[in-house]
Amino acid sequence: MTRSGFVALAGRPNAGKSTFVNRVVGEHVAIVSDKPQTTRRALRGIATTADHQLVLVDLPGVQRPRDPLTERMQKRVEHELKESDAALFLINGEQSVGPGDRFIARAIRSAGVPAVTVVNKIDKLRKPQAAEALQAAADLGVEGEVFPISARTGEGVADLVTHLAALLPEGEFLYPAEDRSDQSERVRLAELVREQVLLRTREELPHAVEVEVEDIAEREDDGLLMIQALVWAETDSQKGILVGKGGSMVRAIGTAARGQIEALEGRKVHLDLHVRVRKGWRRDDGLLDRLGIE
Ligand SMILES: Nc1nc2c(ncn2[C@@H]2O[C@H](COP(=O)(O)OP(=O)(O)OP(=O)(O)O)[C@@H](O)[C@H]2O)c(=O)[nH]1
Ligand SMILES: [Mg+2]
Repeated sequence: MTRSGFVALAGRPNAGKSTFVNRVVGEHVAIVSDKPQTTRRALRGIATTADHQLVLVDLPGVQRPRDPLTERMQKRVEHELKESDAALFLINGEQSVGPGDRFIARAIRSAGVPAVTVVNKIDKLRKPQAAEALQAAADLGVEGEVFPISARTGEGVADLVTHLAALLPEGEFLYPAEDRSDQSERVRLAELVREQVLLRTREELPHAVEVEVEDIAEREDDGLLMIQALVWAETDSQKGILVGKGGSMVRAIGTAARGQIEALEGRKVHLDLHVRVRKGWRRDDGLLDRLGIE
């Protein structure tokens, strides 16, 4: 009999949730950056073996909401925790446990699903620090075991996956065995562009940028994949930074994103990026719906 089900990932921004999903799925399905709130849309990363299908629900980092965008993100976290078969609480071992972690611990307890607590980034910790972080994690009082891992190096991940798989209910696979994520192609490509923006920007800009893929089409004569995408900023000065001197910034973003997209698609791609100002997009409910941030 096979096992299959959903494990929701909760943790503060930057804890390494998306890195963990990519590690377990074995593919770059979720974008990663050192900026908080990299993940905006819940996405499912799917890892299938002969005897189980583990569906990891990658979620936005839990943070106090400050606008309709972040309110939606937090509601989604609470909803997904309740709907899942188990919760995985990821803690950044490099930081001390704080009020944010205690808030998440309460949310997991009230969701009433089996839980596992994970201290991530142990590749950065010496033995005594790791022992301290594990104790602090255990003291948060979430039921279930505590695992030390490094999502970056893979240390401890195999044992954790075995443990998570055992928590899943018996049943048929929920997705075709070859699927790696539930994202649409349009969203996945837009996210790869946004990832390159995040890598090159600082301060408020990472939060102000959204990317929308407008069109994906195959050119008839040579099969080249033609992608049209918009990079939104909220102000003219942000737009100026994103365009860069003589267009240098948007060119660098485009070249790097094209490389990522070509690797994913396994073929040549033409990526057309335009930077636009779209004031207040984070407060526009209709737009957030259309962007799949719900
Ligand atoms: N050293 C080290 N760095 C890690 C590890 N896991 C993640 N990181 C880094 O931590 C940063 C945040 O990783 P993400 O996976 O984007 O974190 P997240 O929890 O998904 O963050 P949000 O989407 O913002 O909530 C990135 O710079 C990662 O490379 C790890 O095990 N060790
Ligand atoms: Mg993330």
